[in-house]
Amino acid sequence: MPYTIETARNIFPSTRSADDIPATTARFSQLSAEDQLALIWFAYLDMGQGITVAAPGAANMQFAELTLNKIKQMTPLEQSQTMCDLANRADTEVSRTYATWTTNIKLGFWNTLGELMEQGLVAPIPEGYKLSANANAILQSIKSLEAGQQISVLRNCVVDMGYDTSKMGSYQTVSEPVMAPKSIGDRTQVAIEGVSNQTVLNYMNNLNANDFDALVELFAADGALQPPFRKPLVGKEAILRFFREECQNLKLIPERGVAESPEDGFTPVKVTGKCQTPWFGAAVGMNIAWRFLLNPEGKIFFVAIDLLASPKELMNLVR
Ligand code: ECH
Ligand code: GLY
Ligand code: GLY
Ligand code: GLY
Repeated sequence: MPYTIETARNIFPSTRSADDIPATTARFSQLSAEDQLALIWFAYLDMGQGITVAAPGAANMQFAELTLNKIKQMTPLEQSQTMCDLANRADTEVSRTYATWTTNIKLGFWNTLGELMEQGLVAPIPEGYKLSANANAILQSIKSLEAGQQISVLRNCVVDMGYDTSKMGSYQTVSEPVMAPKSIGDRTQVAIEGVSNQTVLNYMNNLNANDFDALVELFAADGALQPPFRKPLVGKEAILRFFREECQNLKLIPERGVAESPEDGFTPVKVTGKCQTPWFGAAVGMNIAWRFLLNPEGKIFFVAIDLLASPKELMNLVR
């Protein structure tokens, strides 16, 4: 076989992804818990000037409700401590519960806490809190990023909080229910300048329709999907689980692409365009590249999703 997953990761090596994001996330993780919480508070306030969040519906918030109620009943001091424990990844009951939640539930939990803090129902960041020089420098770097990169940093910070699941033994992930796929009449069809490959078009259309069962059938049995800044997820089971847990109601807006001639039957295809998250809708368009490697049967052997370094990268379709 001409390719392994490891070598497939290097197709279209001139693609420049937004390396500022993992770098900023790593710097953030070195800060004290107090600084972490205050920094996110300031970053979120700053972002909120231009962008509003689409809060998840009540049905999706039920999973965090018990924990939120528990926090509401705490004294302000206990509330601040609980939030610091989350940032510190301390071994507490709330931190353990938090760790079992999927990304969207974690984001929804903090979104509600932020509202409660604004309403004075949960201890706010102390008025006049002064960030350390380090934290302030990180806040300034975040502010200088484009919106799609800012929300990626915030998301990473939230994902990394809570107790370390690798220390937890067996546990069950708590995720939102999977919605039914869109009905045929409600589906949209993408068009990609320069790409007519049906597998690639079906990938975009099925993801936009939340049709994860059809989507995963486009993958080879040993196929892999690499989300931004992460290791590849290998095999249909892991990929389907990821789609169900993390990919509901995304909107992919591919714009252009290039398909190279096959080598030993394997075809590299690169597509660039935008992606919107249900949290921010059309207010934030992330610049994305999809790097596909199709096997001789036309199935997806590998696809990497990259968050691009700059809008200029949308035009980079060279190898
Ligand atoms: C407050 C202060 C105390 C501490 C905290 C606070 C609250 C913070 C809050 C933050 C909310 C942040 C949010 C961020 C959302 C980010 C979403 C992103 C989504 C990116 C999706 C992409 C999808 C790409 C993909 C494609 C595929 O083809 C395959 C699948 C997949 C203020 C209280 C913490 C409330 C809501 C970045 C890129 C295109 C790979 C998924
Ligand atoms: N994990 C970073 C991003 O969502 O792009
Ligand atoms: N940015 C979506 C993910 O990495 O899961
Ligand atoms: N994890 C899905 C989203 O943030 O859009």
